[in-house]
Amino acid sequence: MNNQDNEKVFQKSNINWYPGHMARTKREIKEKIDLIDVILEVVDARIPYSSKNKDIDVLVGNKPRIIVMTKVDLCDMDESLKWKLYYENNNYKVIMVDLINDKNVNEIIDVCNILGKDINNKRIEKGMKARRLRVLVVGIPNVGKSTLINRLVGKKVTNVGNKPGVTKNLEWIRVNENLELLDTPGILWPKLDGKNIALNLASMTAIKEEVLNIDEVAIYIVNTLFKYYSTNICSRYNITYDEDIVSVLDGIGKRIGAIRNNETDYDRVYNTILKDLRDGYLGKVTFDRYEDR
Ligand SMILES: Nc1nc2c(ncn2[C@@H]2O[C@H](COP(=O)(O)OP(=O)(O)OP(=O)(O)O)[C@@H](O)[C@H]2O)c(=O)[nH]1
Ligand SMILES: [Mg+2]
Repeated sequence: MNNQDNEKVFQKSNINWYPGHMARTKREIKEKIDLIDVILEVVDARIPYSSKNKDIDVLVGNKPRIIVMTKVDLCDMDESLKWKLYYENNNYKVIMVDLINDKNVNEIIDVCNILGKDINNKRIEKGMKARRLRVLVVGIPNVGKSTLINRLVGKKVTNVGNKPGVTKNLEWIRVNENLELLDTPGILWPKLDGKNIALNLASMTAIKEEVLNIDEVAIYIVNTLFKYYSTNICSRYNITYDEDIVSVLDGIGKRIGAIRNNETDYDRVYNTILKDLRDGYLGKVTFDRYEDR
């Protein structure tokens, strides 16, 4: 898919896919960046490349940065580990977490504590007082930034939800005497680039539903699953591979009972595919392929 096609996916009606509040968030992060010691950059382990916001590099400068890969319970570990290695080879510290089952969250606290000690030692050397480490939690919508903060604090302190745009404002949250986090609304970048990035973002619900052409996204999901996870899709919907996409959609419609007036109700088919992927019923998948980068 070329850039033009990529953008077309988001140009349904007149809805702007890069809403004003994202520009505002970026501005507000910029204003606060001098207060920040460490960046937790949150990405979705199923799309570790597509969900990494390139604009963040400019926003955060050269502050210490940790990539947190969330939703590892839903990812294809073999594929996502290739990306972990890739980022590590580019000098990032990378931590993979499963926030539903609370896995590896303590590793983030440990790393922050080490960084915090370092920073405070330097402050004390300069005759300044030690202070709480301030950490910016940043990333695209719906990757789990607020869920991560709730896990780090150990209770619900901020709202979460499986749709983009739940967090609306920047908010400081104190984890303990040594650590304070800044939760931020998800931000995307104004111009889409790279093949399939827009569709990957849409597949993993990083973009509001009304902004996208649901048929294109659902068909992309079906094709990607046939390519890499054929057994998952075939067994979920009791279908076999067919190069004719309409036959495939009809087969899925039949299986899920999406039939109206003897015809397939395609909208229901599309919605079911998106929902099944989101809820993990189509298996553990990673859509960004390291080999295709
Ligand atoms: N399966 C699974 N779901 C997760 C994980 N982390 C977060 N989620 C879910 O992802 C959805 C989005 O989580 P949020 O914490 O609201 O995401 P956010 O990045 O704060 O989103 P915005 O505020 O909209 O930018 C919620 O339904 C979470 O339960 C994870 O590790 N595994
Ligand atoms: Mg949030």
